[in-house]
Amino acid sequence: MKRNIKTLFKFFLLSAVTVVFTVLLFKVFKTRQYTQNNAFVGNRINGLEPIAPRDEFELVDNEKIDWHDYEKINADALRRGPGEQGKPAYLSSSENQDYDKLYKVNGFNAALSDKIALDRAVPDIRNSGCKTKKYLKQLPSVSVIVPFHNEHWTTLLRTAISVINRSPPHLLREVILVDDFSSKEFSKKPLDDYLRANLTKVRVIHLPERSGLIRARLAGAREAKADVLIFLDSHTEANVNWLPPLLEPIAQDYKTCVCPFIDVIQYETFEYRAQDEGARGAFDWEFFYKRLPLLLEDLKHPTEPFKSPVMAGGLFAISKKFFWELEGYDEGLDIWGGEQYELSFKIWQCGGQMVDAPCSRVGHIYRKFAPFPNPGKGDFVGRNYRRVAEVWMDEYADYLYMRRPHYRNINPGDLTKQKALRERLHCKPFKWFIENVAFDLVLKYPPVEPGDFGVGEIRNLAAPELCVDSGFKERDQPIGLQECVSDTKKRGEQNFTLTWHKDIRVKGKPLCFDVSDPNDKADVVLYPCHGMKGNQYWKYDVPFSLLSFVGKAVVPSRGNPRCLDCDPGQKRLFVTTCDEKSKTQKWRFENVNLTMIADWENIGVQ
Ligand SMILES: *[C@@H]1O[C@H](CO)[C@@H](O)[C@H](O)[C@H]1NC(C)=O
Ligand SMILES: *[C@@H]1O[C@H](CO)[C@@H](O)[C@H](O)[C@H]1NC(C)=O
Ligand SMILES: *[C@@H]1O[C@H](CO)[C@@H](O)[C@H](O)[C@H]1NC(C)=O
Ligand SMILES: [Mn+2]
Repeated sequence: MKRNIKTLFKFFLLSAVTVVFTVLLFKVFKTRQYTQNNAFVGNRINGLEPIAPRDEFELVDNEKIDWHDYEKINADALRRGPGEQGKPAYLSSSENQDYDKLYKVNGFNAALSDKIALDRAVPDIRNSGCKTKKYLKQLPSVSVIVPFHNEHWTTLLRTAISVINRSPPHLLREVILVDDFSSKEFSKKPLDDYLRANLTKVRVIHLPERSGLIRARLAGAREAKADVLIFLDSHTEANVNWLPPLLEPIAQDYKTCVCPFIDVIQYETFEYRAQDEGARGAFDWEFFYKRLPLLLEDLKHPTEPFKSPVMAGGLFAISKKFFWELEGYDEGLDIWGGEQYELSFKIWQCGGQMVDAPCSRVGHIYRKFAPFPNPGKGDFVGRNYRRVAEVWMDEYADYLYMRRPHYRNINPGDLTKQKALRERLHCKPFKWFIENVAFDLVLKYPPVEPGDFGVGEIRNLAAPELCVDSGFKERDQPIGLQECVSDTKKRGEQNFTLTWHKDIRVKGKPLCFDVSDPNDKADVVLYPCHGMKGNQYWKYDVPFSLLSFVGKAVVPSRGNPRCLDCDPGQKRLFVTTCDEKSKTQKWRFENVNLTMIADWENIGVQ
């Protein structure tokens, strides 16, 4: 009996050791498989990935290094001259001859661009934490793709040169300029010659016909040889150490698309400055690009990449592997418009993610006006939107069509290929995207907008013959009181809405009651509505008939809320400390929706 137990025990011990050993062996084997078979080793690899071509990137080492090129940084710091260090520059009167001519065809001060060095220094305006941040030593190689149509010579070259000068040479495999059938003479042979003589890493693909931004990007991507594709606009400037922060998230997970922060190169002076310190990309239900605030969690780590629902469009990095798994852009999209939504939805819904990298900054010239004529192809943007909505947005497409009913009648063309892709990659529904990625979008841009809290005249109770009157005023002008007009047809200037944005709008005009003066008895002026609380944030208190300006407390000691008050004798309107007993502070908003007011906290901005 005792012997039997001993044998049994031995047997179990042996089995246990065998099992542990097998598991270990299996694990080691599997790990080796990963690094051999997969282009990118990251937290998404599951062993089922296709075998990657040999020259693709493999991450096998997690060592991080300081990627700054201090020699270049120090040399840049010494540069002096027009536009250097991103300072605003100006043309002297003798240099002014070409100003108008070049402005007209470019939409920015191209004559000034010609006076600024192609390799000018730009200010390092990154968060200071970026300056000590290290990135993986082992990063994938890059093809930078720059489509252009009639881009100005020096802004195009400055784009390429800034990329070359501020990228580690062994990571930058090539810069591909895609000439979308430009008509400017220098875009052809002079450009080819210049590049051959001066910039051997840069080459041009000359498209044989006008193809539009989207197909030009695709043409560049097809020629790209490196692991990561970075798309840039043709009038940009890469800033210090821009590349490693874009590449690291991709090295860690090849299904991550990374956008840099986009800085502003001022169209008149070429001054280089920040736009802001980051926001999450979004859209409204007319497909205007919008931005959502960073999340509290993002704000705690200002140098770390944060998730963003959609990209702005022109500047981003994506692994070639993932880009082609997603079949690039829908080739049925014409010229421009909607492509940033298509790719963003696809990335998120089909198992990828998108982040902005705060330590990567690229300047971009936002033009003063678009210098190109409409390509005369009808509503191609609407058709693009319809394609994107039909393929990716499910029932949410209706919210777009509600606002642009004619989209329903646009023929989107053949969508079989796009729908098959969605099927094949088992992409998630749009509802998942909205609820998990763009979860705060619907608060700011409700698919169905709530009605108004109130509409009609605003009558004072101390002087019941007087009403608030916008008096045909324009922006920045203070408003006052006038005799209430009983004839509804004549009351255009006494008709207001308290909207779900919690601002008070002049009926039929995009103007809002706005208070920016922190002093007591500050005027109420009209200002274009922005729907973002701040100086236009009001609340109607029904029981006390108070219209309080919630605003932000400009002067903490006085603070807000302040309440709408008046001097009936002078017909003057102002805000002051709230006093429930003051009769001049009591107002009757003609028609209020009491149901909505009762639910004030849950409707619209909070
Ligand atoms: C190469 O660059 C220099 C300096 O910018 C310029 O003068 C020269 O014309 C360029 N070469 C060609 C072939 O364009
Ligand atoms: C104010 O505007 C609303 C909504 O357009 C309209 O129904 C109402 O008749 C207007 N009132 C006056 C007095 O003009
Ligand atoms: C008040 O608002 C509710 C909720 O939005 C809406 O259902 C109702 O029709 C509104 N009432 C009036 C009189 O407009
Ligand atoms: Mn641009």
